[in-house]
Amino acid sequence: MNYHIFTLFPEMIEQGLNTSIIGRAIEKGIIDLNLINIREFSTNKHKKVDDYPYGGGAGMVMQPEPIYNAYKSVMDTKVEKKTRLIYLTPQGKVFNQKMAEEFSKEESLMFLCGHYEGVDERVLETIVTDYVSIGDYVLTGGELAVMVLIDAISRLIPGVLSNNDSADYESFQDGLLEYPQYTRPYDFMGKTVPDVLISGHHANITKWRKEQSLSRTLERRPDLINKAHLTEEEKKYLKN
Ligand code: 6GU
Repeated sequence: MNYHIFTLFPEMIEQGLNTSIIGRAIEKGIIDLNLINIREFSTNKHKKVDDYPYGGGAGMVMQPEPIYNAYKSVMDTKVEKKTRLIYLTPQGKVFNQKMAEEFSKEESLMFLCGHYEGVDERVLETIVTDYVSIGDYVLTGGELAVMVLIDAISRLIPGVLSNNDSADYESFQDGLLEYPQYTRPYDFMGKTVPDVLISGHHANITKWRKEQSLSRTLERRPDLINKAHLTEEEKKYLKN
């Protein structure tokens, strides 16, 4: 997967993504990060990238030309015509696991991070294919949001997680929250590990975990229950 990210703060994303699991995937060559500093595409002698809003009002607006020039340079040299360009904005569709799965199937993706009060609408109309938000709150820029998307998308790409199974079983893949996990010590501050987990009875362990997932989802995220793909047995469990 090739990620191309247009931003005024490439070092923020570089730092954030070159660690841990995503950092290792970059080292292994499974994913590639191409950070494009929009400022380098300003044709202004002071490398200006923003200006006052027409019509007045607070804040600055990112100008269209540096963004378009940056986009054009990547389009001309690095990507296929059909590559999607995702603009991170609180006005976008709220990101979820299904969107992560869909994006993870692409060969390459481009992301545009806005800053200040926004981006000139005309360049957005010209280059953006997808408007994506990470939730109903306002961030100062798209950089944290793009890191969230790249993390969620990348862990679905084969070879990124060391244990290839682990992506499938975790929260949201089946629409439910994950069951609780325990490791040593057996006794922590007087709290011991549930008996079933040390029983060695695998069928019982699987059943217990499923029940924990269901009751936990019901308690913490009741909104997810209706959307989850439940088996008849799971529906029966919920009735009790
Ligand atoms: Cl994607 N960008 C910004 N600036 N704020 C946000 C967001 C994105 N998603 C939620 N809030």
